Amino acid sequence: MSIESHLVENRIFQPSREFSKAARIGDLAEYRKLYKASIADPEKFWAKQAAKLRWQKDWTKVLQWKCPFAKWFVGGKLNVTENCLDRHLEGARRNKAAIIWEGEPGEKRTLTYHQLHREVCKFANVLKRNNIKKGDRVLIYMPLVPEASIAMLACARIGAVHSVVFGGFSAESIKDRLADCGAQVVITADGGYRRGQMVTLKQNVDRAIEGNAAIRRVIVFKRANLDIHIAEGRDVWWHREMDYVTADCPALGFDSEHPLFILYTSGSTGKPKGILHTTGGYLLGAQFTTKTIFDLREDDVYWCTADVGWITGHTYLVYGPLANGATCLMYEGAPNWPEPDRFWKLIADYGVTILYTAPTAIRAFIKWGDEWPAKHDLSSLRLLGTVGEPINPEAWMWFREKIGGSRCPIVDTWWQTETGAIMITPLPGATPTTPGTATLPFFGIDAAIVDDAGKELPANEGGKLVIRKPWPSMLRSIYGDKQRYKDQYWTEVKDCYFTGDGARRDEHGYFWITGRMDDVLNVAGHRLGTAEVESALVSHEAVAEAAVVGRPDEIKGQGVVAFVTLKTHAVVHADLKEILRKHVGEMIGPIAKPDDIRFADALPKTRSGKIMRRLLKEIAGGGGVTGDTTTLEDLSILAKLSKSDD
Ligand code: 7RM
Repeated sequence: MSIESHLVENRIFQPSREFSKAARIGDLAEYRKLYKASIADPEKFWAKQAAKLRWQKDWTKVLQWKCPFAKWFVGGKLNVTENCLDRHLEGARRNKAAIIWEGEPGEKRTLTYHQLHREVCKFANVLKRNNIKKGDRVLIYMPLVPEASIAMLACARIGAVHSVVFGGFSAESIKDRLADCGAQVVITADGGYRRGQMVTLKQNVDRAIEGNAAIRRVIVFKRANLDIHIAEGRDVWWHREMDYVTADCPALGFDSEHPLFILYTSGSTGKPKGILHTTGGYLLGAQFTTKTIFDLREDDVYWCTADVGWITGHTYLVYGPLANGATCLMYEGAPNWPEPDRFWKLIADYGVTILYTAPTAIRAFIKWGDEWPAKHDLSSLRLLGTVGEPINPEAWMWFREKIGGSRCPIVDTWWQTETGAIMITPLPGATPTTPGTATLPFFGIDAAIVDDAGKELPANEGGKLVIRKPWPSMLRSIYGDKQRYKDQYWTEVKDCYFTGDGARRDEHGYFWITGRMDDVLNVAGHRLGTAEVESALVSHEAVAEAAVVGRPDEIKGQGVVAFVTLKTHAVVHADLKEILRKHVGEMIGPIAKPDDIRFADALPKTRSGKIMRRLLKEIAGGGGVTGDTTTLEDLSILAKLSKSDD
């Protein structure tokens, strides 16, 4: 039961006059007028925005919509990297910093647009040299270094389809994703730095592709000077390859609907979904939202703290800011390394003006103490943003006061891997904000709250959050599984995209997101399917059955609790809990490790054999069981489960 969702939050913060005066959208009336027009004729609206991108061939039709399959800017041809790079070389941005990078140990690098263009063209030629062609899938498993962006952009330059796997995921996760997307080439690094430790990326790749003859090439970027195994004939060093190529790589135009990338995300089954995004519509969404929502200006120093392994990194660290010619800060490591003021030190050092981060990070900073931000001059900041989960009002207020000096607007941005770009958000110069609400839909986004029958609900009634019209940066499919795409997103509510989230709209039309309605957890802003963790647990020899649920967690938003029954003849080690946690870490990645594991003789099931997750959630949350238990098969199970032995 969430108490917070019943609290009435009525603090309202108006955009400052100063901010509004300089902003692209300077008041709410203007937003409403533009929004209305964008919804009345979305194609006209999007066509006008898309015309500002650089196209090699004009489209003949803005949208071809055969629900649920969309094609945007049909017949148009463009190159994403021409828009993100080449375009900026013609004028004053040529020698402007595109990426300012700092490694966790403290190294500093800056790449201007000219230099980034050069690196991308060279690496694109490396890809060609290694026989990678348009449409081929390439798996990228990298630390947060400029070469991660360079690898993505190089793929885009030649029409190869990247699939970035977060560096915190395990060998097993790489294996599954490789099998699903059919990549034959992997780009990785020897290692990366995280909280003073080394992440053994290449070693994980080696384990993932052991005995997999389909993988014909692994390109390794030297980051950490780790002693790694180089398989002769398969593995090559990034820096060596770069010696063989020139920086001459023309940006060919690709069809607007040519696949740009696949990014895996958790759903309600054990198998992550390969979310497919394409070229023109995605680029438009990334470019236009970044410019409008962050109110980007030429002299901004923009910092999105996400890793490229997540959609936020794709859209708001790579494609969005670069398409706008922005200067982006990129930081490799942990926020509390070597001390809990690393973020604030970075902001002061580089004069960061826009900071986009996650509520879970903010809650951790609150815990570490106000003295850490207080040590640094944060006056360069002019705008703050959050993403990934609902932000609790306390965290919002702390962010506003302690980081934004009560001066910076906050944009609480709601969106998903599937939506490609921000969907519900304040506009910083126009929208009055209230802690805890993502406020209003972005231009062209027809968001609504509906009941099970698909009927729009009146104000303040909770229901399903849906999008009623297609939008350019929407996912096009689940890679290789159109049926699952249809079933997952377009069957729940007729002719609507179902987000999987629950929400309500208040009397001002503001959206309050309450969280997932499916079996997806949000742990530290990262999506995690309960079924994924369950299948990881069951893959251990001692485990018979597992049920995984979330429980509220002060820092992470949600924590993972696993209820496990063991096989009768299982050898029970004293530290079995730790062994199972480690096993889940190996199967998925450290973020999926259960915070608590409870062993039981049986799990509560309905008479038809379904695990009663609602009961488990109540038990995991520490409260008593309050709901209906009439379909429960064996009531005594409940009493046993409620007792935690630690
Ligand atoms: C960008 C991203 C998507 C899920 C989504 C929500 C939750 C994201 C907010 C939020 C409340 C927000 N993509 N979510 N942003 N909930 N307020 N501002 O996070 O695919 O990894 O996750 O995250 O449940 O469905 S994601």
